[in-house]
Amino acid sequence: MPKRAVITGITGQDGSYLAELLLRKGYEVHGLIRRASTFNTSRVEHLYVDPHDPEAKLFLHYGDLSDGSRLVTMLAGLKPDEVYNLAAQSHVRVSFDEPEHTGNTTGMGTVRLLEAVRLAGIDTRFYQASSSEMYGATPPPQSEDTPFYPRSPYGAAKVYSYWITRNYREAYGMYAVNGILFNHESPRRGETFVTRKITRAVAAIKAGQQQHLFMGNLDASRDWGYAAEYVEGMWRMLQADEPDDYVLATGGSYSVRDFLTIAFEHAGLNWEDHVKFDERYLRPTEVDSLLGDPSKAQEKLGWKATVHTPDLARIMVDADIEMLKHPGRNWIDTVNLDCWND
Ligand code: NDP
Ligand code: GDR
Repeated sequence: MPKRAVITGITGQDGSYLAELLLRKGYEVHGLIRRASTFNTSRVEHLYVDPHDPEAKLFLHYGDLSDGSRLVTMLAGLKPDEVYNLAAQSHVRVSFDEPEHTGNTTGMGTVRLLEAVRLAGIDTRFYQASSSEMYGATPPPQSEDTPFYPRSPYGAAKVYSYWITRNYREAYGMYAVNGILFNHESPRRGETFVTRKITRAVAAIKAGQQQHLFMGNLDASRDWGYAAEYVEGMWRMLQADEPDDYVLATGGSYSVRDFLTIAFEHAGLNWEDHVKFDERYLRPTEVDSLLGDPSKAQEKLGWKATVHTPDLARIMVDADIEMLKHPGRNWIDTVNLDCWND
């Protein structure tokens, strides 16, 4: 029997890479999708096969992290071996506009899913998508032992999810882990996160379709890695003998200004000719500096980032330039990750 996994957030950046990875490993993959008036499954379309086809290994189910009884019926029916909780209102700036919704999805959604596992009475391994945003104002470097000091409704909701995941592990003996992931990006990154916003703008400016790019705080530093290899780390966390929490990061940190410089230079442009300040992109409280210490994941899981921020910026610029030439395509990945093949 193939292993069966459930992914919440399968339509997002990480969900699509994780679905690809698990299908490659022979899993049957079930994704939770929200009903929308138009399809929002473009990131997994290339993986989808008609469910009537005996070869089909990817199945999508309607549901929402705000609907606890639906999570119970879905999990009780599927009895998965592994559950990956990637769904969230994941935009930090937006969480200041929608704090209650963010708390409901990004925080309470996790306990609804953990309760669904418990109430369904199934033996499943649970992955929680925790975040470096939980460290917030705590200075770098940040590791599994660093105290949390969240700086946004999003960060606070993720801290709740972190602790409720640990609590279910300790209270009920559940195999439940937190992957504390630092920023990870890709050509599939949502268009309003800073890296993708920059690389799309570089492509459009290079093509003569855009002149200016409006940005907020350029001084913040982040540890940006490549999403496709972070999902390998998620999977490895659920294969370990004992449940535990792990940081995934590159161990390097760059400012938004550094990212701008690298991305624009790669296309033969000077960012200072194009970037303008717009205060609407500032946050009431900012996370100034993130730099992860991934040594535990390297030692215990054999996981190590191979793509570092400067290469990532260039990969994303190249992909966005390609995508402008092929308007029908949603994303184009150009990285060879053979190093992760078993
Ligand atoms: P995305 O924003 O790309 O994807 C979020 C996913 O969550 C989408 O599939 C979205 O569905 C789904 N979703 C949102 N609200 C609900 C809901 N109420 N019920 C069900 N599904 C919902 O995020 P990423 O892929 O970048 O990140 C994956 C997870 O990892 C998130 O939890 C994020 O907070 C966390 N994380 C991300 C990091 C990063 O750098 N990318 C770093 C650390 C943690 P829809 O398509 O319908 O909107
Ligand atoms: P972040 O990512 O908040 O770290 O959360 P984001 O790319 O939104 O911001 C990174 C930094 O860039 C600064 N910035 C801008 N950000 C955006 N989005 N748009 C701008 O115009 C802009 N100008 C400057 C921000 O102020 C910030 O300092 C991401 C999300 O994926 C979370 O879900 C995840 O948990 C964390 O990464 C780790």
